[in-house]
Amino acid sequence: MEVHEILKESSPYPLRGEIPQRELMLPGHLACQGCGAALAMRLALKALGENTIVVIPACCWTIIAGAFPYSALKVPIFHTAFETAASAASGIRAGLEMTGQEEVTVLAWAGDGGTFDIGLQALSGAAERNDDIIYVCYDNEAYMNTGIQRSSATPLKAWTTTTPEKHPKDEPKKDMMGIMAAHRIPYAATASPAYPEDLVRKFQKAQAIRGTKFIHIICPCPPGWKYPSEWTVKLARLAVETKVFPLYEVEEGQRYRINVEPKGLPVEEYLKLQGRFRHLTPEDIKLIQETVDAEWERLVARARASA
Ligand SMILES: Cc1ncc(C[n+]2csc(CCOP(=O)(O)OP(=O)(O)O)c2C)c(N)n1
Ligand code: SF4
Ligand SMILES: [Mg+2]
Repeated sequence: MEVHEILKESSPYPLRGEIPQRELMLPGHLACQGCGAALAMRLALKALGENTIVVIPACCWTIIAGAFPYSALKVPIFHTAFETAASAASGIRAGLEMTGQEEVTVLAWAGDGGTFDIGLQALSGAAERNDDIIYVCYDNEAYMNTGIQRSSATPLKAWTTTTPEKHPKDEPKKDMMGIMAAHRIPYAATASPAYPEDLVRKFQKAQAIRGTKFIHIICPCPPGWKYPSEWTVKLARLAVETKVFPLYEVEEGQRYRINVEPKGLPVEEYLKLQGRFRHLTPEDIKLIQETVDAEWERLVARARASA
C-alpha cells in the first residue's frame, strides 16, 4: 500500500466537526498573549464538559489559572507538586470510585518538564495500573515557568537558557508517545490547537474509554520560542505540516492511525519563524530534516502495519 493510501485509510474522521459552544475557561486568565497552552485548555474543556476535575502540577498553568480564591476555570482544580500530577489524579479517581461518582472525568494537565522528566515515574505507575484518568502533556518544549530551561522535550539544536546558542541542545526530543505506547494503555494521541476539531474529537474519544489515556499537545509559547504572539496557530499548524509533530493515535499500544496527511513542507519553514533556532547552520537544518524524515518513516511503517 502506498503512503498516501495508508494515510487516507487511517484518517476516517473529517477534520470539520463540532466544537461545543460551552466555555469553561473564563476571560481574565493570566497566560501570556498568544499562549498555545491556554488555547489547548479552552478546547479540551469544551470537549470534556463541566463534570471534570483538573489536576495541575507546578508549571505555567499553575499561574494561568489564577491565584486563590480566583480561578479562570469553571471546573474544580487540584494544584499539586511538580512530580505528582498522575499520582494525584489516580488518588482523586480512587476517591470518586469509593463515593460512587464514577461519571466524573479526571484530567491531569502537566507541562513537558512535569511529564517527560520529573513526573515520569508517577505517570508510568498510573499507566501500568491502567488508572482511569486522562493525562495531558501540554508541550511547550522547555521549563517555561522558571525561565526557559531545557527539558527532555526540547528539540534538537534548540536554544534555551541552559542550552545557549554556542551549545544548543545536542540530544533529540524524547519519544514520549513511544514510552506511553510501550505501557499498552488503551489510548494515546497527539494533538495541536491549530486542528481544533481533531483535538476536541480526541478528548471526547478519551473520555469514553476506561483506563489511562494520554494526550500530547504541541503548545507554541511566544516568549520561550521567541516569535510574535500572533503566530501561535501558524506555528502549531506548521509543526504538523512539516512532520515535526504528526497528528496520530495509538490504541492498546499497537494500532497506529495517522489523522492528518502533512503537506511535507521543509522543516526550515517552521524553524525560521522562531528565534530559538536563529543560530542554526545549514548543516544543523539538514540534520533536523533527516531526523524528522526518519521519525516520520517509522510512524508510517507502524500505521502501515496497523492498516
Ligand atoms: C520539585 C520541584 N522542582 C522544581 C520546581 C520549580 N518549578 C516550578 S514550575 C517549573 C517548570 C515546569 O516546566 P514544565 O513542566 O515544562 O511546564 P511549563 O512551565 O513549561 O508550562 C519548575 C522547574 C518545583 N516547583 N518543584
Ligand atoms: S511562558 Fe509560554 S507557556 Fe507559559 S504562559 Fe507564557 S506563553 Fe504560555
Ligand atoms: Mg514546558
